[in-house]
Amino acid sequence: MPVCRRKVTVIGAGNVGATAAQRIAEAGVADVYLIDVVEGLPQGKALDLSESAPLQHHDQYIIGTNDYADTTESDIIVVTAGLARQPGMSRDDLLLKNAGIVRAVVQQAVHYSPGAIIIMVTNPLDAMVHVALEASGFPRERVIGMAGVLDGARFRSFIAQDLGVSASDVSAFVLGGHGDTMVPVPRYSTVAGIPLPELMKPERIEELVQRTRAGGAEIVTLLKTGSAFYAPASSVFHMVDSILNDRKRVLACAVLLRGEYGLDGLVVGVPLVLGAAGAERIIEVALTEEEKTALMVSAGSVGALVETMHKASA
Ligand code: TXD
Repeated sequence: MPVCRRKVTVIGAGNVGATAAQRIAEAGVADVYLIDVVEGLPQGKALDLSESAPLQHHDQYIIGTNDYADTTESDIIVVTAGLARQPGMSRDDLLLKNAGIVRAVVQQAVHYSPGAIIIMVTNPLDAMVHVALEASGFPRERVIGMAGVLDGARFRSFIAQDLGVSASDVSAFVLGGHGDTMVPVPRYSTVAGIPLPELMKPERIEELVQRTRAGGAEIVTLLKTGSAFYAPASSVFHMVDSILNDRKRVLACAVLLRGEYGLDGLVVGVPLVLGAAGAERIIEVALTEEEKTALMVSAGSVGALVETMHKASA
């Protein structure tokens, strides 16, 4: 496998962070620096991952550290640091604690990597993108949240299982905040180009939409301690790969809107072109009145969290 010496820093060596590091290194996309507040944890996981390199046939470096100086000149900073949901907790319950953590880690990381692109993962996702924008001072193109890729993958997997078709042939369109109000859009979701409503009854589509909205909670309830991490880590990997290889994939990501979709100054998930410059172009599509209303409700819930954070810090 070819080796690539680009540098991705993953902050938070927990479930999502370590699994994302594994996927990035094993695909030969970049060297990975894992950093955590807990001493020994990133070093131990990085060493363990490095020891699997001969078996996985890659030559990427995976380095664990507690010192941000080691992350100097990273191309991408993935932020997973923070608390994860426990059963009965909503993503929003994590708001103020994670805002403090995200602000601190982003400030430290961007000091050493002022040209990096930030991929935000910590929940509540959209609000944490606001925090990362403020803490970094980066333009909106370089602060992007991972949520739509995951929510879309969940929707795709449910559609594929239900229809008994390959998940690779299913493409799904999910807009809005990463919460219970997210807006999967069946009209723009297809199986090999065939719109979903041609293949599935409306009631069944609605059931899969609801399952997608509650997809994170379904896993939290099963795991009991902690939340999903395999599919989230794969989602991070796809974003990293699209940026570092300038693939210009069209992926749903959380980004600060400035008038697009009728929203201004709020971070919401929308389809965009993800390439070497980050969020290179937002793709706007026509929505029905019902879809627009659902998007506004979802954006409203992000707005409420941002207001709570601003009040708390005032
Ligand atoms: O779609 C999405 N965006 C998400 C988001 C999908 C899955 C998980 N999502 C959120 O990501 C989840 O709700 C959490 O807020 C984060 C990380 O989830 P993960 O499952 O990886 O949590 P862990 O295993 O508890 O790991 C968090 C790590 C842990 O090792 C802590 O020690 C570390 O974060 N941590 C810190 N690292 C550095 N600096 C500071 N201050 C710090 N505080 C905690």
